[in-house]
Amino acid sequence: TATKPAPLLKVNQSGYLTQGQKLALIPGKSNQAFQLVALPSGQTVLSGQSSESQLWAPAGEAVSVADFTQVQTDGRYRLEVAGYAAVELQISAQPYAQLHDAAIKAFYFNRASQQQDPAYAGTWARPAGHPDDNIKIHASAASANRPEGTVIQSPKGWYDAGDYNKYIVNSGISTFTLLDAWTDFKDFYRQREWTIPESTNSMPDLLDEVLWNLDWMSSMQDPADGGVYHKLTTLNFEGAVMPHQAVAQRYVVQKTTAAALNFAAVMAKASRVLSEFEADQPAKAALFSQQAIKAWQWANENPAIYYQQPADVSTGAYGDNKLADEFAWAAAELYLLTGEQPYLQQFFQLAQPVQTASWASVSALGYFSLVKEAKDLTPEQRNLVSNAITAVADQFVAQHQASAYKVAMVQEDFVWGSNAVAMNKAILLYKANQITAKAGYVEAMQGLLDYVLGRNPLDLTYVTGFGVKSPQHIHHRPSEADDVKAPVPGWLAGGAQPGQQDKCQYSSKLPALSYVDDWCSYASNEVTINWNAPLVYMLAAFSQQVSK
Ligand code: G3I
Ligand code: 9MR
Repeated sequence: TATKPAPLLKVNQSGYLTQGQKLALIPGKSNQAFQLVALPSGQTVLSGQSSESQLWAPAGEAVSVADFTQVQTDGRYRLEVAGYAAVELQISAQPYAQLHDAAIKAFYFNRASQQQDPAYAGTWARPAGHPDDNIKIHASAASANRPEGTVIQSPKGWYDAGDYNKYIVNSGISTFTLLDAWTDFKDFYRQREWTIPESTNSMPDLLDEVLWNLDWMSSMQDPADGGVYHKLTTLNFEGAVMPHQAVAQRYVVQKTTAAALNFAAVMAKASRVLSEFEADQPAKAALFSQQAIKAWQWANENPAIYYQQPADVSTGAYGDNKLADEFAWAAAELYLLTGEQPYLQQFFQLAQPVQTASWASVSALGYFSLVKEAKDLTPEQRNLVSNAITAVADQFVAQHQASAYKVAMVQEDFVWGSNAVAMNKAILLYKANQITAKAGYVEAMQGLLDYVLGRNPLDLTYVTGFGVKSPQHIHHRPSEADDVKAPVPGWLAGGAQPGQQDKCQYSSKLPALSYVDDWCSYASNEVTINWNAPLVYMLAAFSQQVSK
């Protein structure tokens, strides 16, 4: 006769930093005695008691917290609580570096227009898909110089997600976040390689990966007027087939203000980064700079052209008709590119309150860039920018501390891609900690990382290929269509959210439990570049020295 399995203890399944905060959760009960036992010796290194249990509303679950922060000796351990299944965990100076490499390698796996050789892709090797050398101008994008049906070339880039289309605004924020990881963690990235075709050249792998997408973005601008197409897409989503089998005609669709501004901001940042690499990428910094300025001019002449899905197109819309945040972000990046004061004045006129970054909400990004890189802000300007970031970070710390789960995730955060909300909140906390170092910022960051790596209601490491339990059936066409049992590794699943728009079979309506590990569940377990990028950033942050 089968007995009911003992309930699980919730831990970060990738491990804990030697000097960091270390929390586990005990479901259901207060004040539980726990032991941390060193392996393989079996010696108890800590006996403690968990806190009072408290309800965590997003999951309707009560938990108590076992804190073993004081254990600061690297090694493997077993956490034991009577009546629960013991769990193993790791304490290490570098628990997330391998995971980091997989999370950035995921971008390589989603490259369009390139064959993926076994030397780089292992068992996930595949033929090239989408040369994108025969892209038609859609009716919505027709112009005098490029009438409907004109053929253009727009190769390379990353597939957005589980689908094979390429969307400027989402690609843009993903690219920006990776460029920002370069800016913030240069020493880490100068040393790190993860076996891509460019690993043997003299550029850091991170920038080689980003260039794959920048070259595509560059081709999405109409050179005649500086306008930028919103997306490159089939008319409808294709089935679950491999890239080389997804051969329906692709189009560029409608120039939009959002695409132009996003493009301007990203190309400006890219130009600054690449100016350090003139020998490796001759003239690219200059090209991207000109393109950024031209896109900005187009946006100012066409300030309210919002994306409108044409009747014959049904793929991702990424529509946004609040663009003050995009204008402010682009103004900040163009100021940093050119040093011209009017851009800075525009940033301060347009700047919106800082919010957790997402493809639709980019207000935080201009603040991040200015606080780190603007050399000549007045003291008042510097204070304004710094305080705008730290004030929001302080709210996240309060959410972290008030929550039973010790994670700064509240009901409103459980939207499509909630795991990336967690990672983008963590980035904001990291930025705040660079302004004013506070233990609370680092603890809240750690709490958010713990959450996506297993200390969550589903006991799931939300990254494919890692942890004791991880997504097996992500909504990712190559993972579904290839002959390999394991999904492509390194992908962060979107995460729990109660919208349940995919109409799959969910077992709960609660926000933090609304997740299904099934191909059908594109609203909870699809993967995208804009969700992986902040994961990459955070794993890099934790893999170099956090704080001070
Ligand atoms: O803007 C409203 C906001 O005002 C409201 O408070 C909130 C409440 O839920 O909803 C907001 O709209 C949401 C919108 O995202 C903006 O965040 C919608 O509910 C939500 O359905 C929408 O989800 C988007 C989804 O596409 C459906 O359009 C996701 O953000 C976006 O990441 C996702 O992107 C897809 C692409 O279209 C296609 N490729 C895959 C990719 C990931 O699934
Ligand atoms: O596969 C599509 C996914 O990439 C999108 O995020 C999602 C929402 O736009 O749509 C998915 O496609 C589904 C379509 O919308 C409805 N029919 C089922 C498709 C998935 O198999």
